Amino acid sequence: MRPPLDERPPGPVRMGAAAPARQAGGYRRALPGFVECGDVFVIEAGGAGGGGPMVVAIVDGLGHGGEAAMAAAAAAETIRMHLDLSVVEIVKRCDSALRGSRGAALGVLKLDAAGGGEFCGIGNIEVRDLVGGAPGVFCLPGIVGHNVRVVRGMPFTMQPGDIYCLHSDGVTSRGNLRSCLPGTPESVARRIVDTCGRPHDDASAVVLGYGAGARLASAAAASPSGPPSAPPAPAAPA
Ligand SMILES: [Mn+2]
Repeated sequence: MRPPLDERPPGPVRMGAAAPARQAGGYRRALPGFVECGDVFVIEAGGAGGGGPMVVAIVDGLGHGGEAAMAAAAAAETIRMHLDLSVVEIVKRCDSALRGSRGAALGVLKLDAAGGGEFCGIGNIEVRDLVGGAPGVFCLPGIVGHNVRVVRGMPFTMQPGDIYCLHSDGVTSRGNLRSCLPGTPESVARRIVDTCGRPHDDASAVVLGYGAGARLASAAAASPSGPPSAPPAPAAPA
């Protein structure tokens, strides 16, 4: 039974204090046999106190190897220089910055503390739901730095408990991403790349949760404090 309002202990009203936590983590790996990775992800928590929009992006430099990595790094640097701009403006700045480079596919997402977001992408970056309704956002055609014609921001809303994944085309769009839960955002992203990564491309994924507590357990909570695993069964006699 909840006590009546007037019997609840008085306390200061802290605006925004109850906003669900936003969590994000990523993982990437180079095309097997290569050291340099043409996929780069960016995760920037909003503002000094973390109350501003969180910026999450995946850049896939065209092809693979050193030149792809250079193009992706230039885009990531451009994103970090312009975190305060809209996702559309960030993509436009990247398009200018990548002239003369290999070019890249790029998806940039902003998520505010209330679960409101906007996405802008060019090329083959996907945004998919692990938990919750489909984000309903997608990339427009083109190559950032070469032939971007239409740049458009697409709004979406995350409900508490929702978990999204952004990934490059180095992760198959047919993969069962939900089977990669639960875990920390980083560990789920790694599982997605390890289990759904395509063998002939760089691969990257970012996992983004909004108030997704238990499904995106912290590293401490995920450490082996639960029941110990059963000892291995004795080997059957040969
Ligand atoms: Mn790729």
